[in-house]
Amino acid sequence: MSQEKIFEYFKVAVELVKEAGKIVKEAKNFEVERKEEVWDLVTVYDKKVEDILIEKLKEKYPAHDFIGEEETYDKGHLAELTDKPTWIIDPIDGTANFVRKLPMSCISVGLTIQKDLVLGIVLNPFLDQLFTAIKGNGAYLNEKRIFTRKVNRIEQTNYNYELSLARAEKYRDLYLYRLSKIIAKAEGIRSLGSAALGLCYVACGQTDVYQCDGLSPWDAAAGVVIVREAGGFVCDTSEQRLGLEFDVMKPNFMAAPNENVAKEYLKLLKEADEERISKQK
Ligand code: 2AM
Ligand code: CA
Repeated sequence: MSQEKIFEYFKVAVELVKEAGKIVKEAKNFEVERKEEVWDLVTVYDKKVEDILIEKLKEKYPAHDFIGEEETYDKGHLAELTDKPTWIIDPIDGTANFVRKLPMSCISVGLTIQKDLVLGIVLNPFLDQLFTAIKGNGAYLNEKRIFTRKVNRIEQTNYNYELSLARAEKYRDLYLYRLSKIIAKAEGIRSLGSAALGLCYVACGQTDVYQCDGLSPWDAAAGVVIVREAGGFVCDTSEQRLGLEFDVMKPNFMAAPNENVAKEYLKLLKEADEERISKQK
């Protein structure tokens, strides 16, 4: 696939995301539904934005595939990632913030080609922040180049740990053991409620590390390209694949400002996992 083609996809998608951003920004008087889980909120805007993005991209690129949060929920299963260009879309990431008018939610659109993440677009319409990246071409916030923060010691980093995921019993101990190690070393902990923005904040150096286990492709796809293009390092954090290559279809991961910081934190996660497992025996 030529770079020119990828730039064309990018331009088309950015315009659509900006249009969708206006809809989300003007949202008012809407009802909030819960899916099966208490944490899993959805509004008419999640559905509307996803429908618009998929419909318009499909019109232009009928041979492309689409993986969206709401269409996956309606279908009842996650599609398999193929080599075809695949748009991975979260119409609203940080829905729980959105419904409370906490201005930390966004539209997130990523694209894979031959299973490789090639572009990411994340728009927080409430703070007018448009984060973008095309693989090999740097990361941008409102068209200005961004970079992860220059930091080497984990004592000087703050760690955005998406703790709400520990609501699920299968993750609770894993999170809490790891948290007790991290909190003793990091400068500070954050838990902001939007994975896509969490990644963008690492990319522009407003936080240092983002980590979450148990997410879905649409939470991570776009943000991971943006972090990598800002000079950051992303790796798997699941117990079985700790430190290995990030898998967009099973996003258990850490995004760090550089590999050194990631390695230091991976050591802590490993210690925490070993301690937990030894206590369970
Ligand atoms: P959402 O807003 O699109 O639902 C923090 O809550 C982040 O994790 C958000 O990006 C949210 O996405 C996502 N999320 C995914 N699974 C979650 C879960 N089990 N509990 C809470 N948040 C979850
Ligand atoms: Ca969502």
